[in-house]
Amino acid sequence: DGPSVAIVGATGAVGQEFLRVISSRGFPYRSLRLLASERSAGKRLPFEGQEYTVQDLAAPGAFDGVDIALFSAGGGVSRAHAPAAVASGAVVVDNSSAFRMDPEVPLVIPEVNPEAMAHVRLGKGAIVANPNCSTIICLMAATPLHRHAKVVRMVVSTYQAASGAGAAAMEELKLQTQEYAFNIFSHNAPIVENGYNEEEMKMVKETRKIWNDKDVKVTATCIRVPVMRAHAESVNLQFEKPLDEDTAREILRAAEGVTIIDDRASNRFPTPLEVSDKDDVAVGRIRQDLSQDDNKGLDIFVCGDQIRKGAALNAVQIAEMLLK
Ligand code: 2RA
Repeated sequence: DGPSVAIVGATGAVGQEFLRVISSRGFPYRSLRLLASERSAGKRLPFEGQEYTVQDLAAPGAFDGVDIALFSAGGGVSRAHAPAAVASGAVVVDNSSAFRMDPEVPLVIPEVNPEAMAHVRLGKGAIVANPNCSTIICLMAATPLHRHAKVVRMVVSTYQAASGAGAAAMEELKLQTQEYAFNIFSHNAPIVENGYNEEEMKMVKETRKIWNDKDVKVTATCIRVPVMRAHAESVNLQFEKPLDEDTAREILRAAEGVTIIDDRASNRFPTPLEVSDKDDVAVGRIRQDLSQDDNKGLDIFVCGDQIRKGAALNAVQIAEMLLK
């Protein structure tokens, strides 16, 4: 029972995580098709007691009979092949940036804006976009506070793991640990005309779309650090209404998908290692921003597994919403 699911990019880091998340959550599926580029076609992958042969996603009929297609093979592949999946009636949950800013395409974090996909129905071809990992991790923590006191400005500094640049970058980090180990560098995304890189602009534009607030002021600096899997983000929030840190802690304690690690006495706060392979994002260093008046500012530090909640888990949660 359940939908017929296709995974596009099945051999990549996020593709493999899709399989782990499907298995650990007991996501129901009637059949599973693993698709990838011609290069990986023919590979055999074991999953839940069966062996699957990876099929060429460009082959005719690749999406025939598919209800849900989870795409994570880069923007080019999504642009080239998502329309074929939609035409054959599948709901595409796309992890690339290809369609995120398309006004017709909902950009969804299930805990944040599930209402954005109210019109998406199984059996009717559509695309739902998964936001960028850094945006998801940031907004999981910032949104409960935003709902309470309305964020008017957000300043984000990221410390991003190699996993965000794909399985090859993780291998490279292993091989070149010495080189990376004593250094960090500006995110590898191309710099655009205004001097920001594309990763930073994703944070700005995606936040406005997800919060449905074109006026919220967002700025970001995205940095790659020698960490394997999980991202860390320092987030400074300026609110319209006062919000004291104790109330913020209570709000975050009650928030779905958020764990608080904020032990000042033993200096224990979120770390990328601690959240690796975990579903929740962890929040700590919750404190009033001294530079803002009337308790209208907070600083928080957030860590989240970018392959899990930043990509695969969020996409599978979107797919689960389609089954409800
Ligand atoms: C990164 N945007 O650079 C990627 C992850 N999706 O970390």
